[in-house]
Amino acid sequence: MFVDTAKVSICAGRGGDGAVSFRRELYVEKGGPDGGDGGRGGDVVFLATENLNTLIDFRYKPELKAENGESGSKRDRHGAAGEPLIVKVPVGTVVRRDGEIIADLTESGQKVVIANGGDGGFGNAHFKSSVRQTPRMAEKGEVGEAFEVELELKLLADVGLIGFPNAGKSTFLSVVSNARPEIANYAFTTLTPNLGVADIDDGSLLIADIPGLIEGASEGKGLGDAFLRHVERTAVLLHLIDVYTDDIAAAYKTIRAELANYSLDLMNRPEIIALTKIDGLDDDIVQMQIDAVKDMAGDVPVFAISSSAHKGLADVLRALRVKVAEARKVDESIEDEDGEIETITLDAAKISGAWAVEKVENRGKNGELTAYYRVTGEKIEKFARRTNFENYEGLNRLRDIMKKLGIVHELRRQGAENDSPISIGGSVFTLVE
Ligand SMILES: Nc1nc2c(ncn2[C@@H]2O[C@H](COP(=O)(O)OP(=O)(O)OP(=O)(O)O)[C@@H](O)[C@H]2O)c(=O)[nH]1
Ligand SMILES: [Mg+2]
Repeated sequence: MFVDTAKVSICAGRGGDGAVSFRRELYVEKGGPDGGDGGRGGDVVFLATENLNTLIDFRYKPELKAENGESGSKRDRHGAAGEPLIVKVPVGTVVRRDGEIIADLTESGQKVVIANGGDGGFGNAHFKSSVRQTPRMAEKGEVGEAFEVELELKLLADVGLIGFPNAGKSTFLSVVSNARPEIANYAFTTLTPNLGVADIDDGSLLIADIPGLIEGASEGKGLGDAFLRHVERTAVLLHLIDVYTDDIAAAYKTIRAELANYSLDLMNRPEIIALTKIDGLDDDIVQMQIDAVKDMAGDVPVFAISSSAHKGLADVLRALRVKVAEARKVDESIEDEDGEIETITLDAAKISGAWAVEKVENRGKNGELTAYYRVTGEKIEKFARRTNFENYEGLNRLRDIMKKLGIVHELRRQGAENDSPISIGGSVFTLVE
């Protein structure tokens, strides 16, 4: 299989800061707090589309950044949320972060939030309480998630070649495309899938050749079932049948039954039939065989070709191209219907209340021992990131939250004093001013 890769850095939008503001009205000397909240930063969202089949574009825009949220302002005006950045990627794109798969976009129209925008900070209107009539604090907006991802595209073919062993699949691929698969006059010559690009008119088709199928292939007989998945995502099937086959209708039915057993989806895939190896046969015999297939196949178009004599090949390729375009269109219309395919968010358990306290000791040059306390945990680090450490009220709120979560208790238990340095998410402060 062709594999295409790219490395991109992803940066979701930063949340807007909350505002500090007080109502100013005629005859009211000191109004209540009315600083609005910051808007949420935009997410970076991947959208799978059939209209792309390479990752090459990402080589030219290796940084994908969503819009920041706007800051809140006075009179309780909330900042606007940042626009999400919708990034179109080819169907079949696998997204990895630090080597681990975080998304696998297999379906046209599938959306995955790859990086979450930062939350906007609360404005001071949020912090009014009976004991705090004039809160002079607001939260900062949180930074958006930012990291590098590796993209990998397992190229999906337009056309999958199916048929019995020895039907002439590899020969067809070798004649119409740049591929050079092994060809021989015995069953199961092809052991692994081959891909080739066939040019037709002003377009091209990516064609996949797989090992031959036999009765029972869907249950693992022969080589079949392991390879059916390679044609599972192709747009159109080209079913090749050796024109010398005695009971041609039965042969056709056998392969169709295997497809149906494998998956309904594969059974319903648009199909074109071609009788192969017609060189050296009289036209009326070929016609007889065509009629026999047509009786079975209903509306499915039937062609007759010779790969060795280069007969009928352009007609088949042209018909395939039309069918592929039709199939892609159906996919597009699915994509257009908004909300048809659910958006998947990666971090369902995004905020976890779990936290940990760790005492970190260092021995200085002259031997004296210093210690600080490192607090980790998604929720508390999130609060810390949103705290303006310059602001006394803001910092006190963080201390309150730590108290409520039991973190202060644990710090004391591990020996933290009023003036011991506490480190959370890159900021350092003390328990008591
Ligand atoms: N006369 C003639 N022989 C052909 C033609 N196409 C294929 N053959 C022969 O048929 C035999 C099988 O061809 P392959 O292309 O290897 O068949 P396959 O379907 O890929 O077979 P498996 O990989 O085993 O499933 C070879 O001996 C080919 O030379 C054709 O158009 N005319
Ligand atoms: Mg072959």
